Amino acid sequence: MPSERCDIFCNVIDNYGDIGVCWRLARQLANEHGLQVRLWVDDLASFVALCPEADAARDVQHCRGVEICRWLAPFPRVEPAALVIEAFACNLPEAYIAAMAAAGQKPVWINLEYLSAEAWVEGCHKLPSPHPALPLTKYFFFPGFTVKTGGLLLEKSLLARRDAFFADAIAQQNYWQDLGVGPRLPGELRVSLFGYENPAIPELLRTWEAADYPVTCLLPVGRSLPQVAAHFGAATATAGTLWQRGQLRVRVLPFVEQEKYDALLWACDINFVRGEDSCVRAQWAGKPFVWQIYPQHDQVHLEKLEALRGRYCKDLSEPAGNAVAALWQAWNGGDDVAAAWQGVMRDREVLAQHGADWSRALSRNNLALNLLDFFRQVA
Ligand code: TRH
Repeated sequence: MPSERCDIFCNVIDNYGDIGVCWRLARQLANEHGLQVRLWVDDLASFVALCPEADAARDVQHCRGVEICRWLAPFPRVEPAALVIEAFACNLPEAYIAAMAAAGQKPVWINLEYLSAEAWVEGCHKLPSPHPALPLTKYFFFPGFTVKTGGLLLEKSLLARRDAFFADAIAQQNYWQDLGVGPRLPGELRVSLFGYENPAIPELLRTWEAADYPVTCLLPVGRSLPQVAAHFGAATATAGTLWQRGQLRVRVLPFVEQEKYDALLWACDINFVRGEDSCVRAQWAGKPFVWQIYPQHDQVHLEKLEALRGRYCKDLSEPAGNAVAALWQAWNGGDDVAAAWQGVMRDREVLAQHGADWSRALSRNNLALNLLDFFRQVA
């Protein structure tokens, strides 16, 4: 039987989140579920950052089991797939919509939405939206944190690979060796820092410098780097740079291909993450994490931040939950990140256990499986 075909459309707005989610989903559908997947991307340069073997100059290429196509205008005449995923309401090409409408067996058209922990998501998940003029229906598919949502992207072997890494001291040693930071000192804390520009960065760095334990901060090249460089009096920096002051050392890391980022989250004790996909990966790492949400107009992102905080902290004791709330707030436009950091350090062990429990509970709701079930029901 020929494998089912799937087209995923991705319009890169900025950063790596849109293409990050699409690329992860595309690989999963192709490699774990045997679909023939085409990923249409309008910005191949962003894609190359996540998959360095790709060539931004090529219109069509195959990477890791997925056909990667440049989303060109005008759009080429192609036969639509049985499953069509429009990521984040990116507006499919008119010619492609017309071809879907003309097909004998109408494709299942799904709009994959942004992730939110807000309660309203449950009521909108899987809602149909009939096309005003054509015999087509688009369905809204919401990722989320409850069983009434589409769940989260989780590769089949991810948690087993993570646990094998946790159990393998040699693999961990080799990992740190490769990053050029060597074995841990007694009491040392290792933290990854992936974020946007943030006024709280200098105060956090000063807090780490003055800590009574050594801190190693692993900083991938990106939007937080200029502020950290300025803190150390440098105009700029590249991967490999090492700064040291007081108890703190900062190692600048290259931006690695997407599959390799997880190991950093597994290896560190606490992870600072941002946006959507890295935030989910930090949750799969099962370690305490600090989320810098993608900022939106009118501060609407703060409601999303609060929604995830509420779910994440629901089963935590009050002091530990308050400590998480204080640090997430301070990291997202609030103040006194120094005091908030001390709070999280005080409850570090409780939070480490909670991170592990949280990832186990979330793993029961798998987005790719839910999406395929829905596709087969509707088709
Ligand atoms: O890059 P982002 O800020 O993307 C954002 C958000 O998703 C936001 O919600 C969305 O609205 C906006 O884009 C348009 O953050 P995010 O989602 O964490 O994506 C980063 C991706 O980069 C993720 O897939 C992990 C990956 N990554 C690597 O592949 N290598 C690396 O070294 C690092 C640090 C990240």
